[in-house]
Amino acid sequence: MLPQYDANDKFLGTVEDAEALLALPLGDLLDIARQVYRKHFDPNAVQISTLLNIKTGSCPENCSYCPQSAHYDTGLKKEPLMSVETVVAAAKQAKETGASRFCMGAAWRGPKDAEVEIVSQMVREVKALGMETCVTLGLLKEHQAVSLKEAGLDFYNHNIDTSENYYDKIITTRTFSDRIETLGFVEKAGIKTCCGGIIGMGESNKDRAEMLHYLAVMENPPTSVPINKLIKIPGTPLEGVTDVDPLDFVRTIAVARILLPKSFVRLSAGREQMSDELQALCFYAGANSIFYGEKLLTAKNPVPEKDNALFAKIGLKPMHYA
Ligand code: SAM
Ligand code: DTB
Ligand code: SF4
Repeated sequence: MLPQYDANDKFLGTVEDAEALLALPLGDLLDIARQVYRKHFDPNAVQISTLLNIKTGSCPENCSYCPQSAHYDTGLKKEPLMSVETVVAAAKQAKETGASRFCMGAAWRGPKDAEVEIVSQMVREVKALGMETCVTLGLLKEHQAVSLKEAGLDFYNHNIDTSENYYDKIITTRTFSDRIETLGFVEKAGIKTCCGGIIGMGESNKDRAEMLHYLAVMENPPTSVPINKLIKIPGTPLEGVTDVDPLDFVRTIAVARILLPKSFVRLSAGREQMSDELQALCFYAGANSIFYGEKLLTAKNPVPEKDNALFAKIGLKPMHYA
């Protein structure tokens, strides 16, 4: 039987229902995910975003997974905020390669007002190229979200990363509710939200179910839901964590698709470490968005030629932003 939804296609099940979905035989789970997916999307189309890290390292937060935290020695070269010209040149190149959305990330706990002004200028100029814009700058104040909206920003990425219960095992310099407050400001300003998490940080299936359920029952579920597979970065506290089983990762993608039927589910970090077969299964399970280009923020991502070959092999076509 298909899961129950309200008139707006919002998931009506409980956390326990989500956990039960994760525990289904894989084929049964994929059958359900596939039905839900086909109802809302062309299952052969994939949305393509390109990332650029506009400020690198020295972040005061202690996120246990992150190469950019100042708390850990990961050997990363720190870089100040890029100039507007450099960012716009990179966006032009991403557009030529085939990306329809340009996502700019900064290693901040949150920006200062003067920094929001500079990022706003980047947003205006990237939008003028005819691309969708996304930024991820950490915690925002309400008026900063309004300024970004005025600059024309389409999306704000701000992940909850894991369940509320597991959050303080991963980050202690901010709380889960700090993240939720920023998402509220972004939403109120009229910017679409991009919010997901990381799988493979030692969390349980219950944590995965709780994280996805939290997103699914939000007043306005996120438009995009990035599901990152932890990239284990030497020097971070999570460098030695046990890998998530690849098929459990596929299960999480399928449950994200079922719980968030109208959202773009993005197969995000970790694709460089995945086989074509595993990625194909993730797309089959309902992932319909990726980060494209040889670099994520600081870590490697498949080169475009490799992704193009994969798309051709499995018959996926890029979605274009009109
Ligand atoms: N500082 C901002 C923030 O925390 O929102 C923006 C940049 S932060 C690097 C964006 C997201 O990247 C994090 O929320 C996390 O989900 C993801 N991320 C960071 N390091 C990762 C890793 N090693 N593996 C997988 N995802 C990672
Ligand atoms: C998201 O959920 N994943 C992206 C994006 N949002 C900003 C970032 C992945 C970062 C992977 C590690 C790195 O490149 O430093
Ligand atoms: Fe990394 Fe963002 Fe955490 Fe800073 S706030 S350590 S950039 S994930």
